[in-house]
Amino acid sequence: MHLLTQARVRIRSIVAFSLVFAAPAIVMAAPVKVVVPENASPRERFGADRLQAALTANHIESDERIVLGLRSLPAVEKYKLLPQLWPGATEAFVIKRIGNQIIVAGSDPSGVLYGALELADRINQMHTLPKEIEFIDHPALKLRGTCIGMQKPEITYEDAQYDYPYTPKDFPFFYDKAEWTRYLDMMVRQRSNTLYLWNGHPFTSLLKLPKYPEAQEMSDAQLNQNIEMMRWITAEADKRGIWLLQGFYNLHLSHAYARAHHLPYHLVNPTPEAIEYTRYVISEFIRNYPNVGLMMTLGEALSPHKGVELMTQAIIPGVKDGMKALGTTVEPPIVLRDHATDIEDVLKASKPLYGNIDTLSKWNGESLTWTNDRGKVLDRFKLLVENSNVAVSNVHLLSNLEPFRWGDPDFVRETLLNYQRIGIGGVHLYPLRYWDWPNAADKTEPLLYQPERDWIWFEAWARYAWNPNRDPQKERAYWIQEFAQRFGTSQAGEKLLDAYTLAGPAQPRLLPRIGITEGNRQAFALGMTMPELIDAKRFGPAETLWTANAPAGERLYDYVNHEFHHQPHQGETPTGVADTVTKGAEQAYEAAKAAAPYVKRNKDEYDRIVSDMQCIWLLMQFYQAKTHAAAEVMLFGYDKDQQHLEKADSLLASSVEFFRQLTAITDKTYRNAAGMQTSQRQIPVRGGPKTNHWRDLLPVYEKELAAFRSRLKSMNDPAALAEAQKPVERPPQVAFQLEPGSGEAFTVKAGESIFPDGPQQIASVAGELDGMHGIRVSSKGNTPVRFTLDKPAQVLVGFVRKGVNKAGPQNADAENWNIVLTNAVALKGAPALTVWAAPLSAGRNELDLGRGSYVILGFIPQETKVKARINFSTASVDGEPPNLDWMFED
Ligand code: ADA
Repeated sequence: MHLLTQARVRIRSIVAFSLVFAAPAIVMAAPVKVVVPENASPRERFGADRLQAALTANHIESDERIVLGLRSLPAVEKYKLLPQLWPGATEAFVIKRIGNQIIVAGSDPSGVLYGALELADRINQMHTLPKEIEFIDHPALKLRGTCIGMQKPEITYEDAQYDYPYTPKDFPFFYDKAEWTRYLDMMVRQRSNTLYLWNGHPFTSLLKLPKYPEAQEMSDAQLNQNIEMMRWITAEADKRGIWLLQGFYNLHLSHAYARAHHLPYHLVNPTPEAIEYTRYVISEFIRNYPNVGLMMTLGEALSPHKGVELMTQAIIPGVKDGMKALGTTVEPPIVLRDHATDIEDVLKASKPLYGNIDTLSKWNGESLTWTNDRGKVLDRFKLLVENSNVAVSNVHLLSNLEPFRWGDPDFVRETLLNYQRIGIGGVHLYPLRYWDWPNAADKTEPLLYQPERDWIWFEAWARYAWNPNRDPQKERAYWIQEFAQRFGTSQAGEKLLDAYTLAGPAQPRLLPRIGITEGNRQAFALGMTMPELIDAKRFGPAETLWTANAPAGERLYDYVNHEFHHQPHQGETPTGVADTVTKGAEQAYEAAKAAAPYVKRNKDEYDRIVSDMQCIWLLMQFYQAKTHAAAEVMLFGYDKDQQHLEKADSLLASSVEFFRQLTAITDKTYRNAAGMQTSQRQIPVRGGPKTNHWRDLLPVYEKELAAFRSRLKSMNDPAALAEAQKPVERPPQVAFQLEPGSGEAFTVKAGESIFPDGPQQIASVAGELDGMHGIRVSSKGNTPVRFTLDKPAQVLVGFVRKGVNKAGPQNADAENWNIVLTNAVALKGAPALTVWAAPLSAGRNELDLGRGSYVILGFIPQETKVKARINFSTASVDGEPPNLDWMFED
């Protein structure tokens, strides 16, 4: 049996125990000794340091000893009273007092670290060593961690999405050792064990690549600095039990390499040379960073069905080449995302080749939505749980929460309980503001550091990833205490926790009922226009994961349809949810304000919380008024009762007023709303730095109200109405000769079908089009229409997309098309068609509009101006309301 070496020195230091030398233990009144094995890993030593710091800070002096070590070490095994850990335990530990010794034994070095931290926490709370202790613990989830985007709010590098070379100019935090220490300390405090860095093609920022000198994208000096930093970060992370992973997208290339080889920066299909290059960079990565993991997004650029090829021909062979160079047969874990790739095929093809694959999938799309019953997402996770080592849930972008504070521990706990139930083994957490790391959006000098500002976000996920099976009542007390530490008193803590939890459901519940998408295409904090609310399907995919997974309920079009037909509503309604979340947000604001007398510390941050709660309430009031206004306008579409418009008028006016107040506050408190500033953002308006503040949107909403009011005025003005209802004349036509192949000439009039082979019949036609010569095309075909025009013309086309009003062209030259008439052709049982026009030249034309879900309604001379107007006469056939955007547009 091995004995511990004795320690007689009266200094507060960590003592190593040797497994070789044996000597009697001599006990002396002295500072408490922390004893670690001589060959302890940096991780165990780090734990011992933390323990020692706790003893020192609490001035604990006694002749007791704390012994740290692996449970399996003979020196630990000798403590017969120490409970065993179970076979296969990982990151687990046992702490037990035996006489005047406290033994902290881990299943592995992480277990020792976590045991030491647990004991240190207890010492810090009790200011003494526990008199009695026997405690065993281990994490519920195997992989628990966060990510950092090595990505910027704007696309800055040669127009290439996700590609950003690592440089001090773009990523100052990457080179800041003090900041890393602060961040990694937070992670270890929260017992997180994985940190992912996201980037498009990080390899030329971190590797020398001798085989491809033409791929080098930065100076040698910069590359050396990056390599040194990466090694330092990895070692610092490792000490704290954290595994660093580097993410990359496919198939992205070094831009320098791509230019030299005449390839695009991003490939849809892998070429043999790009496969070879990728295999090489992966192998170099494994060789140079044996302790850094790889996380890959096979898709977006790469076509989904090419994932198999890339994985089996480049990535797995690359990892194996790297292993060979290292002389190891131990397969390092690789983390495979299911995003934009045929994941089932990839897993099937990869599993026989490589045994150590973890998977990562989005739990929440790109916004937080309020459900823990995850429909299709659940099916996806079941597949991943079954087919990979660890299936990790990615809490991805939080586009609907930005930029306000968010932290509802109950919701997070329930989510983690679901992970446990499903068998999800990991969580990979995005920060609330991903694209602008590490800065918060608050307009402060200096900028706020996200891990501090959003402490509850990080802490709640990590706490429940460690253990979600905690008593809700005790948890409440825990979080009150956490707030109390920051703001001075538990009364303040209680009120602030109430504020956060009451505000929690606001954006997550409302978005699925009225929003366009859970994607980062929408910045929910900036509001929505009336057409977006009324006709949401036109602005986004008809169904995304979140619509499939949101609690059962209605969207506005279902809601209004049921109202009009006096049918019962089904599940949640948009107006009902808007009302509920507005009430909750009001209570949150009240709770936050009520904390004021009890706040003794951090006054500035407290004021910012109150302001955020007010902003969320104003935003909810904006949406509440506007959702009700949209419902009224849509009801008018059905019954033509102008009283709806009058109600809508005052609701719309108050929504603008709420937005004005929101603008007045955020003008002083926020730099902007969304972290992402690219044109990828489309809702409520196209993204960019100039459309990213409430002050940029206020004029949009004011204009919308003014347009609505002027429409209302003309609808109530008999002269204007008479003018609008005057019969309109058909413009001159341009003759055409249709070539055989696809399409059939027809006369546009009531009773005709818009497809030669489909049922869709015209109910009525606006005067401009009545009697025009058009071409109808098979709804199943996909062949271009070929015809000859006598002279330059505009072709008039109506597009049919199921359930979508005002559907427009979806092909590449969409910008050549303009709307000339809304509700121009009423169809039986389908929304009325909107007419779009595009210029065509004289002579032979080939019009390729994809699959035949369109109809050509005629050709008019190029110079003829059709006055864009809304056509009333075709409205509301078979209960389908007309398109109503015109009421809000100039
Ligand atoms: C979407 C999103 C991107 C990124 C991506 C991904 O395309 O717009 O910002 O998050 O998904 O990798 O999941």
